[in-house]
Amino acid sequence: MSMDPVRPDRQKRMGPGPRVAMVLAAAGALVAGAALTLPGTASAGTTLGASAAEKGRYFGTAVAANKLSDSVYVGILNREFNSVTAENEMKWDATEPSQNSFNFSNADRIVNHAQSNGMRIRGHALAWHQQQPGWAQSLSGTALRNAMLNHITRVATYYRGKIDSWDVVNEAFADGNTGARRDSNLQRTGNDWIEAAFRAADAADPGAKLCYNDYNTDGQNAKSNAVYAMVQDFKSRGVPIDCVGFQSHFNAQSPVPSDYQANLQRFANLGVEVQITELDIEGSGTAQANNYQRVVQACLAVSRCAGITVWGIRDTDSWRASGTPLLFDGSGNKKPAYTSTLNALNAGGGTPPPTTTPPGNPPTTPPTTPPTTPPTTPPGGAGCSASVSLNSWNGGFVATVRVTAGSSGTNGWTVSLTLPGGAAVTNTWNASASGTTGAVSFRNVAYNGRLTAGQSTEFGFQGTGSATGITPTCTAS
Ligand code: 9MR
Repeated sequence: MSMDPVRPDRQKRMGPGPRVAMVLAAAGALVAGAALTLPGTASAGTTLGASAAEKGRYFGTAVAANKLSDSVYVGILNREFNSVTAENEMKWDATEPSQNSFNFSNADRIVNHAQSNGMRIRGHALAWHQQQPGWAQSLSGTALRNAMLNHITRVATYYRGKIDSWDVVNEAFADGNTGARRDSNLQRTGNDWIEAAFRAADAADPGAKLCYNDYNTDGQNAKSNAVYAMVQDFKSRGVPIDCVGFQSHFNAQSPVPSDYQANLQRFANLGVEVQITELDIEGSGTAQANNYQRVVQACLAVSRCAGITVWGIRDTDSWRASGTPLLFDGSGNKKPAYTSTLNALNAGGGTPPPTTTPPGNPPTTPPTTPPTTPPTTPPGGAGCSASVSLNSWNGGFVATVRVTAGSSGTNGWTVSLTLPGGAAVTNTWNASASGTTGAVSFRNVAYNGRLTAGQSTEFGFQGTGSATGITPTCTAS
């Protein structure tokens, strides 16, 4: 397989991540009289987090805010884990229960707990077809696209600087052999919804790693091939993506695939980090322990595998508790799977992740140049008009522009406007933008240039600053 050239990694913040944790773990090991070890060599960490940190990785868990008052739960959380994912509290229905009205109280409880205990935070999830609030479920088209972008912008802005990695888009591909996108209200807003989501997240929190997260993509199959093609396309076009999350929910029907490590590696070879984001493996005893060991070994063998998150602490905390898929039993006792996981982390032997950031970060915004072939349009056309509606908040806006053809219809159109000082376009859909500040223009894309007399189409753009007072003018061709 020949490798396409890939863009280098985008520079991201170093949170309370592996290197900080490694120092703490090493200090703890010295106090305990244990030998100080280097990544990639055998070691004897005594907790999941410390042992993972010695290998330059994190070990995390999904956390439910309403369990933070359970002392057994919190005791294990604080002792064993150095990363958390909000199990439900950062989802759209939880954070924006009514449109443009945000509630971060439960998510904040998890964030505050993580921060005061030096844990990193995985944000989950900005755009997903499930757990949408009712008002979003009833939207479609441009209204839904704008609502999604506004949601992403507001949530990622609120947590800017605190999130190590965001699951920007979750579960957007269909199961089975089609390799197609999953049909959903978000997908029906246009195939570019995923890249629009990533661009919005990047504009809101440029320091967070931006992940695509899915299940049944853990081995090579039609679904993971489709995700692979998308990531490859994003990397080649400069769409901001930093990581791919492999949920890794396993059971008898969906066992750990034999090519699990190879699949992680092929994604890593595209120039993205890989993360195991929701690990749970149904079963018990030695069989379950062996499966956990395999997953840990696979991550340690892939240098760009940044860490592992299990989807809950005790079996009784699991979304599928009857399958006893986690590392602690209902009383909080360590299971054989815990021991095999810890031993696999300590045995290590894999490749440590790179400790330096490669030079030369690509631009975080997509190129705004229009297609290289000039549009061929016949002369004439009796004009067009444009009107704008703004959805603004403190520090940002989404503009929806309606283009209406005059009496001759259009073969193409360009909308020009001047942004006030301090405002900048960060993201555009259904049009191709030229310029980001001051005088900017938006040209039709292939599918919406031709309008019959009186017909309308809409495009949109998102920006930082204020766009109050902008007046679009339309030129037809
Ligand atoms: O564990 C979560 C459970 O509490 C929720 O009821 C469920 C609702 O969809 O979501 C569970 O978490 C899911 C995660 O957000 C995305 N991947 C699949 C997880 C298990 O369903």
